[in-house]
Amino acid sequence: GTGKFFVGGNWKCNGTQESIAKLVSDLNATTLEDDVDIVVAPPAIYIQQVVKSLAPRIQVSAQNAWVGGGGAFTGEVSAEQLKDIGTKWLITGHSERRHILGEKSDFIGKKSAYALSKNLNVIACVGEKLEERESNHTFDVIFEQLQAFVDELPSWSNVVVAYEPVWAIGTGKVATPQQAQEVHSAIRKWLGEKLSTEVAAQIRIIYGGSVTGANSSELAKQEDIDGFLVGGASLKGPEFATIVNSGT
Ligand code: G2H
Repeated sequence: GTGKFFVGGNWKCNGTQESIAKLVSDLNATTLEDDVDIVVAPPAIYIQQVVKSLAPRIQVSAQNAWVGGGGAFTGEVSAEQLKDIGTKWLITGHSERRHILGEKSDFIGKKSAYALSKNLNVIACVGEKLEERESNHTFDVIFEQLQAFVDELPSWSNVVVAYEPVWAIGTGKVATPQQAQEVHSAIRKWLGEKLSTEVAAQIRIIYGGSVTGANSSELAKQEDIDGFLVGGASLKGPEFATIVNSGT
């Protein structure tokens, strides 16, 4: 792709005020290349702490939001509230929300559209499970997931697509650069057919699933890998910085 390299750190449901203060101070002390968009996604309850303490060079994302505006939705947090406290991005369609929480593609599409309408940028995640890959359904699954975004999103200029094969998430089993490139290039081609060649050329398609400081530079060399969504390795400031800097 032609877009700027993008690296997101998805902290998932990890951390305390104390460990997050340490991670933020480690990140603030690292040297980060200029030509990269960098985003971190703390648990919602720590977003304000991170917004107030992290260098503005790094933007803050939420890991989830309610599908629409606020109201009688016990336990939910709205896009407006996230925006109100300085959040700039929202991760949607992460496999843990699809497969552990049971979120369906059409719900994820609506949630993403609502977030965009409230001026949050969206990291839209897709990915196949192991049995889907092994039964040759990888592309069916990914295109079904993408179609729900195509159906709901009015514009793709504030969207990054994350390809995260479920079998590679938190397992230490990273996709090979060739496996990831094959899917990334198929996603770009498909978006070109469904949307436009301009969107397809410019959209960032990032890879997620057991990315580390040791494997990121090989993955980053692939033509259609425009960055990463990093889980476990984003909880260590120096390693996250290595991954951020692996794109240049
Ligand atoms: C995939 C990734 C971050 P990890 O979920 O979204 O996590 O790098 O721990 O596999």
